[in-house]
Amino acid sequence: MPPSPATVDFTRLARGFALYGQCLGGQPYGNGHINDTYVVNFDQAGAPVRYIFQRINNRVFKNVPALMDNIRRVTAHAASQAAKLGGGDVSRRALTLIPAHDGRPCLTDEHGGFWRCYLFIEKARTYDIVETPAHAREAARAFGNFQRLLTGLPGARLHETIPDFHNTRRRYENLMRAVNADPLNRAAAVRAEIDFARQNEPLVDVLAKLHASGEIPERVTHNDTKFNNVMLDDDTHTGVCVIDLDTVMPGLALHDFGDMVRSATNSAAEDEPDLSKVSMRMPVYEGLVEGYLAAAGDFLTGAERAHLALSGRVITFEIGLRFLTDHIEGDVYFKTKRPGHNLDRARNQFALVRDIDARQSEMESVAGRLFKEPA
Ligand code: ADP
Ligand code: GN1
Ligand code: MG
Repeated sequence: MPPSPATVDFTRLARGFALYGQCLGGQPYGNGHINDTYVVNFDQAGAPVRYIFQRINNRVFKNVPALMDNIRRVTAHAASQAAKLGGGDVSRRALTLIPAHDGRPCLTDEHGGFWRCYLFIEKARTYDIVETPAHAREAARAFGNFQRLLTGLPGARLHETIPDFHNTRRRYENLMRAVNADPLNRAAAVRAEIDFARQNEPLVDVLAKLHASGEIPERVTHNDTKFNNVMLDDDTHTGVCVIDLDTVMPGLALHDFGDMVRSATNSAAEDEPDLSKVSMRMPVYEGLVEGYLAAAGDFLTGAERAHLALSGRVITFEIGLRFLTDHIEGDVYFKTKRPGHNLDRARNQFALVRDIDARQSEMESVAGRLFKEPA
């Protein structure tokens, strides 16, 4: 559980960052499952200004300096590319880290917690559920452009902030290990979900095999392309900025596209317990393919384009495995707001896998229809 704002001394934290003005306090913000995020208000010479303060989850991210090194490099590159493209407003189109006074990209508090500060991106917002196919198209375009941006990232290979993050085989093994250990005797009540996981085991190797056979390349990818990790402009609804950069590291383009399918096409919230409300929305899927190919179509390989639909099925299954594992292990990873929250999420994701499964061939035809060879 994140601490209540009363226990976070925002004024003291604010003094550690290279910020000016008077700190007026902060509030919990957003719906992320991992970090503790706050919006913090300032009075800067009479002008109200907001910042995002985030306590980085160092149970999940074991090496925070390495993580922040990645983020420093990626945000600097994104800003320099945005500046080259022109059009002003670079600070809205790339996350801007406010360093600590000593120049470090984050600071530590008296409890050993790690905090970072970003400029608040104004006149834009994230959504938990896609409202229109145009939303999906613009989000996918933004994530595709982000992948393109990362193809030119200078310097050494990025740190792997969570090893095996999209190793679906490993995620499956983790579930089976949790089922065997069953620390809270929860497994018996979720036999149907465990059986579903077992029946779908063949899915866990498909992306890794495509990579191992050389058909799809390693790239630098975002790895957490959930719809609420991109900010859309309030007026135009076009993508302003890709956020939540903690997992930017080597990966497969299909991990990113698969997570877009998982998080965007669902007609219900990720934790909706009424499974009759869960379905894969084809017009939203078409929007994703259209936006993603518009941004990334010319650098993706034919094999990547051919497996877009499959990636949605694999990554939805993978995240379902992770939610079910966390339920069985006692809700130790994802933030939860109610008992059984992770189980609701797992059931929801598996319901989405079933629907994607039923509509796989229809989904497969979309990319062929929408892809235009670059002139
Ligand atoms: P988590 O890793 O926990 O998901 P995020 O980095 O995604 O945390 O942040 C949580 C939420 O906070 C986002 O979904 C978004 O709504 C909001 N947010 C994060 N960074 C910014 C920012 N720079 N400006 C405005 N809102 C932000
Ligand atoms: C987490 O941080 P957030 O809420 O954007 C998770 C993703 C999952 C997602 C499921 C670092 O994303 O991998 O797909 O929840 N991030 C991490 O909603 O584990
Ligand atoms: Mg997030």
